[in-house]
Amino acid sequence: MIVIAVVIGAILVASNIVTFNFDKNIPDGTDLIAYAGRTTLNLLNTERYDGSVFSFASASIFRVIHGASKDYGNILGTVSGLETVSCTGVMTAADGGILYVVVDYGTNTTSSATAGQGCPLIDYSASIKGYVQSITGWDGDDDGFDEELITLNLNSVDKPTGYETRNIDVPLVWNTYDSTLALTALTQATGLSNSAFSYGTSTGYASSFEEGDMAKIAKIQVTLNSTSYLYADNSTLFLTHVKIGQYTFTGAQFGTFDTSTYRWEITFGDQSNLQGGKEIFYAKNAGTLWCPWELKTYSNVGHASYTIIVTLSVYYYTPASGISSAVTSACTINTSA
Ligand SMILES: [Ca+2]
Repeated sequence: MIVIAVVIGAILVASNIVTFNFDKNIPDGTDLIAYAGRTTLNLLNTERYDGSVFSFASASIFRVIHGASKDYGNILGTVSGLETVSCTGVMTAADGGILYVVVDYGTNTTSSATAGQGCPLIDYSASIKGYVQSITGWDGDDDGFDEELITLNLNSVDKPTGYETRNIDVPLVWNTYDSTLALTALTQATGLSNSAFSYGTSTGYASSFEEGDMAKIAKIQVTLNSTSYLYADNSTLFLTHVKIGQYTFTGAQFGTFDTSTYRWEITFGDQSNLQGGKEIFYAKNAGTLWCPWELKTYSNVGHASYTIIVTLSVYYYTPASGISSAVTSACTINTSA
């Protein structure tokens, strides 16, 4: 019976006796709930480390843009304030209940009197909640380095009526950015065999950093001295891994040894976007050994006495302008040990 009904239905449709009219203009609810009206947006800024109020040196780091057009110049209103950063403007239905907050680190280089500390970095995981829908990179001012783009969805807020102004509070969490990352001298890799493949491990620690601060690693290089690179090239010396804090990056992740620069290299992000960086954070009471480093190799260079110098270089993102110069520390693989 069902089969017969389906067959008859197909015949009716095919012969245009019965037609289906799918109205693409049926409201899907979006138009009905879109938030609009006169709005004061308050960004409540706190510090990740201790939950204290974060005060910016200048509100110019922030730019609030209408959802109707993600254009750097399409601002909601003048941004002011240092601890609670605010602006007021009128959102229209065209905004669809969306505001973009652009964080342009390049407009503000410091928020603290402490040497080495620069503009704070937003904490993605702690800040994406409530009205914050997402935080992504966006080069709003076309200078080749991404700003942070915070997308706010305000459609759960009651629309203001008449001359009413709706106050909307958005908590954001920040990390204190530290530009003083350094490495202690790596230990020499000793105890290696000079006639068989064996592992060599060198260790060190991140130093100079202040408790509660963070940085984002952009790339790591492991470079051999020029008289030793052939051992990597002829497969008698391999990079096993580099460890930094909670991360382990394997030799395979570093990829092929580059015989022109004598190095292995691993990059995080596209070198123009802070979000790709590997975060290291000096947590409260973590102690001075909070971030250990380890460089491990596997080698058999076939010499009774030979010293290979390995230099570990670390680059991190500087929020305002791109990539730092290298922080380096060298160690040796000594086959006579
Ligand atoms: Ca930019």
